[in-house]
Amino acid sequence: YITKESKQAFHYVLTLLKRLQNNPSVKILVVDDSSSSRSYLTHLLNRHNFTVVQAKCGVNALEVLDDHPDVRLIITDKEMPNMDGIELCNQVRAKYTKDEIGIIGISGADSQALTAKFIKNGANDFLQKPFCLEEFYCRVLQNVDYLQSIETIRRQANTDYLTNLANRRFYFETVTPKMSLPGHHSLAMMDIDNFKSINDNYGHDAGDEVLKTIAQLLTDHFAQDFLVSRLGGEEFSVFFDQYDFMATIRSLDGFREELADTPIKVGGETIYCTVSIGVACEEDISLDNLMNLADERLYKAKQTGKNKVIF
Ligand code: GH3
Ligand code: MG
Ligand code: MG
Ligand code: MG
Ligand code: MG
Repeated sequence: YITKESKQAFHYVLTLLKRLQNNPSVKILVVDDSSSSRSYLTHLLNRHNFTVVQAKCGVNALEVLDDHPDVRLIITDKEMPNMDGIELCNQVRAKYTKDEIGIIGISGADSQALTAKFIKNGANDFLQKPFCLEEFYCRVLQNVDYLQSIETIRRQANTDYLTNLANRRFYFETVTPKMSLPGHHSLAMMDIDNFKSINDNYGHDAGDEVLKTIAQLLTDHFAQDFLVSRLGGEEFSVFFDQYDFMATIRSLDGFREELADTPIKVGGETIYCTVSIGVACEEDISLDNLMNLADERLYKAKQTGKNKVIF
């Protein structure tokens, strides 16, 4: 017997499911000391294509989480031996924010205070047993939908729309903490040579295509290195993890040569492009100063004929 309310709830579930269809492999961790409860929840989740991993207590859940860092949602019981659901919330929140991993607390205990306790200890949501299926799916899907929305927004905030590379914001947020680590820090600043003339000769859309192609070449060539970013219009940077400076220079010069030899086909035209690169490698230096140093060398590369690496 389906009530009008549950029909509406089910419609809501279907709408959320549709939105999530592109990403059906969301991984959910089910934590319960009762194996029949674990099996039942797993069955419900598998029916909607969620991937499920299980744990039988809080301690076990933390181990499973270490092995499966791609878990996006935890559904946990309250009463369990070793570590209960409340303490599990605390432990998970010490490592992951509510945006990174969602937690739904479940308990059969007929205590309203438990809802608040779960939430206060870091759960995103709560389900009281016995629950109806609609409510279960609503809560799960709503939480997954929320997490995916945050992920999308975060990706959009951190990447450059045209090239898909890390943007300036992500570059500063990610590289700044690296600077306080001991050892040498290597940074390359690059600027495409005579890019204005590509726009002038072939049009702005062709210029965009060239930027996309170069971004892909950069991504492929520096795949093993820490971070490739688009810092501005036709300006890119590579931040290196490895401190073998000569290997870094060889890699950069290899890229410079590779780009110069790569025909870029845009709308029936073949365009050749070069890049000038300034590199800095220093110990105990601020990011600002490291960037200025690399920039000065980039400027020098421009002044002395372009299509070269200066370090
Ligand atoms: P140089 O060798 O000295 O670097 O010369 P340049 O022409 O590359 O440098 P300039 O700074 O004079 O021109 C950069 C041009 O890049 C101007 C700007 O219109 C273009 N540009 C910046 N961002 C974009 C973009 O997203 N798409 C396109 N198509 N062009 C862009
Ligand atoms: Mg229990
Ligand atoms: Mg420029
Ligand atoms: Mg330029
Ligand atoms: Mg210029």
